[in-house]
Amino acid sequence: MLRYLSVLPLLASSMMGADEPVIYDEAKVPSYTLPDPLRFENGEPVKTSADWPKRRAELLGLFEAHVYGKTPVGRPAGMHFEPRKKIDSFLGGKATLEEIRIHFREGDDGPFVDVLLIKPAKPAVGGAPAFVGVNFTGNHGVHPSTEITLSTAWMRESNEPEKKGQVIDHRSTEASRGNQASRWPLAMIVDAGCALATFYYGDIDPDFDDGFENGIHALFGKPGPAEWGSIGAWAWGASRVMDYLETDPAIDSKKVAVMGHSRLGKTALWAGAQDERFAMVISNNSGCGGAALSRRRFGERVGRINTSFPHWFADTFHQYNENEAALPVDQHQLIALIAPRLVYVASAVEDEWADPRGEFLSAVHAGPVYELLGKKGLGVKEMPELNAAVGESIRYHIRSGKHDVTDYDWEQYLKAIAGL
Ligand code: GTR
Repeated sequence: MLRYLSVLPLLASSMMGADEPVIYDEAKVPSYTLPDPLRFENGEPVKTSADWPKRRAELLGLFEAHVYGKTPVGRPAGMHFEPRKKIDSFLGGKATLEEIRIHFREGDDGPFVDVLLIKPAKPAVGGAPAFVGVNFTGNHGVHPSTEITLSTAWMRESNEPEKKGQVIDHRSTEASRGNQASRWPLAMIVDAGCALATFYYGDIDPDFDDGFENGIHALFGKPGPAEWGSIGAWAWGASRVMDYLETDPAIDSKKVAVMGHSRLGKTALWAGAQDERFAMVISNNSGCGGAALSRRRFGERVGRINTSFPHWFADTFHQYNENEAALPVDQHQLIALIAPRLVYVASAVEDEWADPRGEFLSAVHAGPVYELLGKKGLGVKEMPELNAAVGESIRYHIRSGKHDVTDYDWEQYLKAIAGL
């Protein structure tokens, strides 16, 4: 595992703290000072909206260098779209179904991502608003229909990380059709006039620590210590799906939201921070390395996530294991990178591992950037009641229940996208 040699001493020292008890008590949250999104690294203040692009570029560079790693390429030469299926009547006639393969180099033997595109049968003039949704279990997991092609890609059986060196290959079976359907209410989405373009994250990079031998990294070469890990790769995949949507006249590409849950919520935030074509960004229960403030150390911590999932972030992020205060950024600044576009941060009350309060506070502390750019942020400083969404260009809710995506979450996302 060559890529880790450079950080081995850091890893060894940081692992010592990995067994510390998890903080689930607000009284045990350490006091901390957040880095100011509206102050340049040289200490100068960001005074007007005209200063923001420069500060934005600076912050983006810091997140690349210290957290997610730099994405080495945009749209690769030779990338092309292969329409593979079109069904004019899906969901009882209210929708159409398309499958498009995006090949990442000339020919058809290179890496690709399969996109499942569900559109309202009668999209609005000017095109339907759309969600780019990253899925965990293959496109066939979003709905039980046998019309959807069964993924033949590497598949994890559960969300538990494999033990070091252990790679279990679970290919999908017919029984797995619709296994995440409750998270993807297709009828509700098209009834609201919206489209869903979903892709399986494992097409871009299978989610295990293999030293970046497979997936998209294989095409572009082994990443250096400050280059993209898996989250960077998945986020890049969302942008390639956006490339496709821009070619479809039935989609309003000015109203596209990127959406993901949990590790894919982290992915959605990083995709939206980098790619300003996304008009809206949805973090569903994204937690540590997503919306939650790292400095609070509540629930999952930087050291823990880097130990469980060494491939998700850049190697450089590992130097902050048990040392969050040294991070040059915190996650409210990631939210700020989405300004002035709409960002939706959603928590679940039983999802303490993801630190709902830390997710809320990130949304609060991104507010000054939105205000500088003439937008209204959350409008509140205290956490709202359960199931009571707040905010305008920054929105937030904490719903009852556990770590999941529910109809309540989607109802809020559909209301938000309708306002774009
Ligand atoms: C957990 C991880 C979280 C979250 C979650 C998921 O094991 O600690 O950060 O990403 O997985 O993606 O389901």
